[in-house]
Formats: sequence, C-alpha cells, structure tokens
Amino acid sequence: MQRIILLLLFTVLFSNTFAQAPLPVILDADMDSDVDDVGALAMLHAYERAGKARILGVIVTSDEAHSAVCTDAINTYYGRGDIPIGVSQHDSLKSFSKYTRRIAEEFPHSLTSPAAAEDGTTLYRRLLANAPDGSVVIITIGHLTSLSRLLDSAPDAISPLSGQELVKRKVKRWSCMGGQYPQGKEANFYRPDPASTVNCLAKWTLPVTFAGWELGNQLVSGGASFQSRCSPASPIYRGYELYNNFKGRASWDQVSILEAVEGAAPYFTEQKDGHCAVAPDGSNQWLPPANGTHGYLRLSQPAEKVVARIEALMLGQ
Ligand SMILES: [Ca+2]
Repeated sequence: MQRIILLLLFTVLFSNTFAQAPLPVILDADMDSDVDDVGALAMLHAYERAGKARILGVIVTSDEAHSAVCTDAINTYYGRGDIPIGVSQHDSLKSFSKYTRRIAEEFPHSLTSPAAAEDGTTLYRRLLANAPDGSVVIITIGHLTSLSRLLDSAPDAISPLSGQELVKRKVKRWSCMGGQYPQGKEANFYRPDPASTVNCLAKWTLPVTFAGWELGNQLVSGGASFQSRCSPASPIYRGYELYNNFKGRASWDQVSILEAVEGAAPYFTEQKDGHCAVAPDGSNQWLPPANGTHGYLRLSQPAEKVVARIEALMLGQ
C-alpha cells in the first residue's frame, strides 16, 4: 500500500514538473496598425513570469518605422530587454501606427533602430537551431512573410538544414491568428502578402491551430474597466490610450497567445474536421477532409469570461 502511495506521489510530482516546464515560444507579430499585438505581448510576459512560457525571440513582421523599437521597449519594461528581435524589413519604412513611436520615445529600450535589428529569417533560424528538437511553439499574430521566408530558407552557417527541415526538427506546433472560419477573408492572410500565406500552408506539415477573425472579434478588451486596473506607467496602458483612449478593441491576437500556452480548453474547442484552404488572394475556407494537423478555434465559454482571463494576463496577473 505504502509503495502504491509513493508511486502515486512520484507520478504527481513528475507530471507537475512536466506541466510547469516553460514552453519555448517565438512570437511573430506586426506591432503596428492595431493594438492587439501590444496586449498579446503583455500576456506572453505574464506567462513567462508565471514560469509557463519562455520567450526565445520576437520577429517583427512589419514595414512600420517604430515597430521593432516599440517591441523592445515593451520587453524592456518587463525586464526582458535581452530578448532578441528580428525584423522582416530594415529600411523603406513608413510611420503609420498610432502608438509605436510614442512608446519608443517614452520608454527605455536598447534597440536603437530597426536597421540595428537582426534579419528575421536569420533570427528564426538561429533560435530554432539552438532549441531542443520538437520543442518550439511559433505564434504568428501578423502576416506570414517572415514565416514563409523561414520555410524557404536554405542551409547556411547557422544550420545545415533547410528552413523546412529545421522547422520539422525543432518546432512542436504553430498557433496562428489568421483567416476566418468557416470561410472569409482576413487581413493577416491577404494583406500585404497572400503568397506567403499560400506558401506557409503548403509547406507546413506540423500541427497548426488557427484563431479566426470571427473569434477574437467577439472578445473586446482594453476598455474602461481595463484602464482603471492598469498602471498608467505601463507601455500597455499607453498603447491602448494612444490607440483609441480605452474604447476597447477586439482580442484577435490575444486568442492565439492564450491557446498557444494554455491549450484550447476550457475557453475554446478546436474544430479538426477539415483543413484550411487558402486561395491566391488570401481568402480561406474550411473544407473536408481533415488532414490531421489543421484545427480552428471556436468559443466555448461566455465572451466576458474569456475577456476576463485575457485582461488579467494583460495586467500581468
Ligand atoms: Ca497583429
């Protein structure tokens, strides 16, 4: 009897150790026009502080001039200014974001300019090459230019493996904010680079979970109640203030963070009875048959309950 109790105790201890091992993640974001990327990055830092995730790096897939530095300022605010940042574009950048320039100006950071950041493909390759096999979760909350370049990358000094081989060896799964389900046309998939979406879906062979536009759109966060609980000294506060002065915004990107770290349940169910087919214009459809790797999320709890969880994480709770 005593032996059985000991065995059970060890099993519980071991499974807890496993459950608590931080999940190594690479975030690929377009920190520019919309503010949900800010909330998503804040959530990831909350998970990291809770020991649930480890941010290996952030890929900034954007042509916005202050996107990369803003990302570094947010990471620095959370004590992780050491997180490497890779960019999809170093020059010919535009200034169109409502919040990136101000956050970059108001908060400390070590990255001086996007030109000083590492190339996104190089960073993806380096992070994956240094990771244990089958360990990394890639979370994309922007368009898929950088991921597509990774998949198309050739062997180099970093790794003798091609991008596709490197992904197959090192990545566990992909959590993707993109598309609309069961069908539609969503910005991450069609703007500005639908060819990358088609390429990624054609070359991705591992599990991928899509969070569609229709899902995050039901989950409005960052409104007045969030403002009352958020420190005005935080770049997250500034992001939502500058974006629309706390009128609230859909939580498209936050859904993918929540799912990537906690899994679909209890907030979502994952529909796995088909596959996501993308047309050359970036529109997509959920079609039979199941391919064993694609799934998309559906809401399975009242929206306010999911928003409460998202906002708590955005507040670092
Ligand atoms: Ca985004």
